[in-house]
Amino acid sequence: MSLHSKKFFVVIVVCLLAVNASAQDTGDKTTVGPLPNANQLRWQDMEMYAFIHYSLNTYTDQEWGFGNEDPKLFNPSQLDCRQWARVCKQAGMRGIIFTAKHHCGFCMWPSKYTEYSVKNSPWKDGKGDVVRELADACREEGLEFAVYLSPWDRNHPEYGRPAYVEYFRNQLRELLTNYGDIFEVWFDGANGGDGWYGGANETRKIDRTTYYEWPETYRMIRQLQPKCLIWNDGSDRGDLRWVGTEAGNVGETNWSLLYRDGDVPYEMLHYGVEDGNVWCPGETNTSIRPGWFYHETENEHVKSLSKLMDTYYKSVGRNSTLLLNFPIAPNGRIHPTDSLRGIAFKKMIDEVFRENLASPPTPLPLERGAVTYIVDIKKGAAFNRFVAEEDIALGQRVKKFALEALVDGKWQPLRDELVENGDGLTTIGHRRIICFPTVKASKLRFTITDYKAEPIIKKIGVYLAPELTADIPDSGEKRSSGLHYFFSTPTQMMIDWDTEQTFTTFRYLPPQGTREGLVTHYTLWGSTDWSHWEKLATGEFSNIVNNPIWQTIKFPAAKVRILKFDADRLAEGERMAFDDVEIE
Ligand code: FUL
Repeated sequence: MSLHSKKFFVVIVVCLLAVNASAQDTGDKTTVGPLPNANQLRWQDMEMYAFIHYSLNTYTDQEWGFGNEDPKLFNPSQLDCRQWARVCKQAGMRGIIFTAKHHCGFCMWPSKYTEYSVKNSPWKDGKGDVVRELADACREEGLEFAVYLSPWDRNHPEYGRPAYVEYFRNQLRELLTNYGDIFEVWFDGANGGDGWYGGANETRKIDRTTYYEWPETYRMIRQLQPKCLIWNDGSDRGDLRWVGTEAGNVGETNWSLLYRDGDVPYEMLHYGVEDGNVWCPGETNTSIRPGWFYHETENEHVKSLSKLMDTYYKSVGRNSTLLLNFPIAPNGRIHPTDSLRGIAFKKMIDEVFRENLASPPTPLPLERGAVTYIVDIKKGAAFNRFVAEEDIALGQRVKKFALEALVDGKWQPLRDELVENGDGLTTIGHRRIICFPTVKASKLRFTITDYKAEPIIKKIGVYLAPELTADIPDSGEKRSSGLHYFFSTPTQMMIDWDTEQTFTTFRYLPPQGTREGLVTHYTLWGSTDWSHWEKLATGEFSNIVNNPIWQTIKFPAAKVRILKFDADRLAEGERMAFDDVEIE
C-alpha cells in the first residue's frame, strides 16, 4: 500500500466511524426533536397555494374596512370563482385560502349569525354565497380549499366582550361544517383597535392570549375537521407559523421547530428554533401586488417574474410553503395581468427544474447516513441551482453543509447568492434550493458538515436556470387605441376584452429608431376562454427592419375575447417592443 493509499484508507475508516456513531442517533427524539404529524407532512408537500383577498374593501379601495361599509356596495358584474380556480391551478397553486371574513366583519357567505353579509347585498338578489361557489370551483379543479376568518371584527357590536367569542366560534362552525374539507384555517394576527362596533365608534383592546379562548376553539376544529391545519399568529401554538414578514421570504436557516410556550418574537418566526419542542413549520405569505386587496393604481405594480422567482427560492427553497395572494378586481375576476404573471411564474419554475443534470440522476432513496455525496454532472453541463431534500418524516436533521464544484481539477466552494452574509449553507428540511452563478464543472461535492442526527437525504438535484435577462415587460394601456394589453412572457402579448368581439385585422407599429424588440415573425391566436386557442395567422413582417412602418395582419373573421400575439422572432434583444397596436 502506498503512502497515498494508506492516507485514503485512514480517511475512509474515520468517515465510516463518524457515520456509524451518528447512525445510532436515528430516531432518537431527544437529538432530532419533534417530528411532523401526517397533516403537516401533507401540507408541506402542497408547496404553493393561493390566498384570495376579496371583500367590501375591493369596492372602497381600502386594505382594512372600518366595519360600517354598506353591503350594497357588493354587486360584482362577473363574479366567477371558476376563473379564480382555473388561474390558480395554472399558476401551480395546489389550493386556495379565501377571506371568508376580513377585519371589516362582512361575511362572504350568508351566515345565519349576522346581517352583515352577502345576503344583504344586491349580488344575486342576496341569494349568493361566494364561499360555496369557490369551494365548488376548487373541487372541480382538483384544488384544496381553506378559509381565512378574521378574529378581529370591526363591525360586531360585541367585539371585545365574551358574546363575540361565541359568535366567532359559531361562524367558524358554519364554515367547517357546510363547505366540505377545509385544509387550513387562518386566524389573522391583527387584533383589536378602533372600529365601528355596531355604531359605538370606539377603540377596543383585547388580550390576544386569553380573549379568544383558543384551546376551546382548537378542540372544535379538531373535532369537525381532523385534517385541518391551524395557522395562528402568536398566542396558542397552531400547526403552522407566520414567518414574521409579508415580503415573501423566510430565513435561509429555517427550522420547522418552535417552543411550545411563550412569545414568538420576529427572530423565532423568521428562523424557527433549532432546539424547539414543537413542530411548527413556517408558511411564507405575500401578495402578487403591493396590497392584499385590489387597487386599480397597482395594476402596473404586479410582481415581476424575477421577483416571483426570488420569492419562490426564498420560501419553497427554504423549507417553507408559499401562500401567494391574488386579489379579486371589482368585476369579480382575477385581473389578467395577475393571472398571466402567475401562469408565467409556474412555467418558469417548470423550466428551471426541467432536467436534473446529476448523471445519472441520484438514485432514490439515497444512502442512509452518508455525509458526503459526489455528484457527476452530465458531460459539459453548466448549472446554477442545487436542490437537497431531507426525509422530514424523520425530522429536520442537517445543521450545516458545504457545496463545491470540480472545475479544472480543483474543488471550488459555492455559496448561496441570495444571502448577504456567510455562505448561507445551513438547514435543509423539506427542500433547500441554493442559487449560485452559473458554473461548468464535471462534479459537485455536497458534504453535510454538522447535523443533529444521522442525515437522511431523500433527493439531490442539479439544474440550470435560464438567465432572466428579459423580464416581462410592463402591461398597460395604449393611449391611441385605449386597448389594455399584458405580457405573459417577454415575447407574448395578450389583449383581453371582457366580452367576445369579432375581428378581422391586427396592426402592429414597431418601435421607431431601434431594432431592439422589433418583431419580425409572429403568430396570432384567439380564444374565448383562456384554454382553447385558435391560430388566426402566422407569418413574417417583410422588410420591417429597414422600413419600420405599421404592419397589417388580415385573418378570416373571428369571434374572440382574448388575442395572443406571439413574437416568434425578434430583430434584436429578448423582449418584444412596440409603439402601438390596433385591432379591427
Ligand atoms: C394581515 C392583515 O391585516 C392583512 O389585511 C392581510 O389579510 C394579511 C394576509 O394579513 O395581517
